[in-house]
Amino acid sequence: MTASTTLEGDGAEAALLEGFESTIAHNDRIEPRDWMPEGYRKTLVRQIAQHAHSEIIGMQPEGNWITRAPSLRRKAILLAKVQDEAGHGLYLYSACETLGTSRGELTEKLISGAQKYSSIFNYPTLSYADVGTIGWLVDGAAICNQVPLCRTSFGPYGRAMIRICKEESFHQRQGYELLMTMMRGTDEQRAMVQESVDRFWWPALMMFGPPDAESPNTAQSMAWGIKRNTNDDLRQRFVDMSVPQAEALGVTLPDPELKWNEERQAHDFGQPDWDEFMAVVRGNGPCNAQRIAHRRAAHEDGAWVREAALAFAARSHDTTTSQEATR
Ligand code: BYC
Repeated sequence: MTASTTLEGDGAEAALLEGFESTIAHNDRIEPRDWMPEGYRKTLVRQIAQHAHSEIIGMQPEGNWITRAPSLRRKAILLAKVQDEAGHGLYLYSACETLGTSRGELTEKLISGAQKYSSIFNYPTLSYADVGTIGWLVDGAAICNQVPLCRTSFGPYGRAMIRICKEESFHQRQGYELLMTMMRGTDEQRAMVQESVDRFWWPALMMFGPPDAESPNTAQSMAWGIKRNTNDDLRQRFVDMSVPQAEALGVTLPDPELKWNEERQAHDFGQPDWDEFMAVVRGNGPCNAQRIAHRRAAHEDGAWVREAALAFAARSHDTTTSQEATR
């Protein structure tokens, strides 16, 4: 390569980067056909894949209660919700495919432990009240985190998030309605709700990720318009939103430091146990091994479906090609 072609190459790359940066600065969308820096692509694949895996693994804790739902109505609602989560995973895997990474590759990375999924799904669901608490707090946290992602800079991710958020708000309301019904029930049912909220409150706060000062990715992701808010900002928003909902429900949030701060016009609150968070993220939470073993078994059990679908597609392709040839 001569010096002049390198300079031309450098000039072309600089022009592409300038175009990309101008799109980001104007809050326009980057689409899959557009040039993008390799770091931007990698960050998106990391975040979208982790998000997709969370939806798919997130089917397990609630799926655990489908066969033991207390009524036909509750069973139909729970089935629909878990099915929605499979759909969310698929929208997100598709968004990732537009970045050049196949769903097969992503699944392999999930089951080999090379990619993460949300810490929250490594906690067990011990009672039916957990179905309500997951809807209220876990989907509530997800909505806080995901509504701003509808404005993320990468087109396919933002469009997937719009559909997902609509369904998540139904999920949250079904959880809150279930808890409300239990709170109007017996003392035993009220105690079940409180016990469930006590277990899920802190893990729900951890969903927003480490504190900003310890978040290695936030600054760059915000500069690229992938994230629109910091982890701590969204956590604060979630606490402020949840306090009046807890009051209306009649449950106590298990944080002695939680109180309204008039000056900040926001709640002060305690910190989750960040050592526990790191342990869960590293694979040592209460259900990590079980979740991955279940996902791996489901993937292996489904091998024949993938083979049959590929064989069918190949045969259809052959038939179409031979019909075209005889035309
Ligand atoms: N769990 O620099 P940071 C759902 C990792 S699904 C595990 O702040 P980032 C739902 C992080 O990946 C909920 N890992 O990272 C489904 C990074 O590690 P790597 C999922 C976590 O990406 C079914 C490291 O810690 N939602 O809603 O800037 C039923 C440092 O963190 C967690 C999404 O995925 C965690 N909680 O910010 C019901 C939303 N937090 O990758 C509900 C999209 C952090 O460098 N994702 N880590 O090895 C995001 O908004 C961002 O990725 C996060 C983290 C805010 C989660």
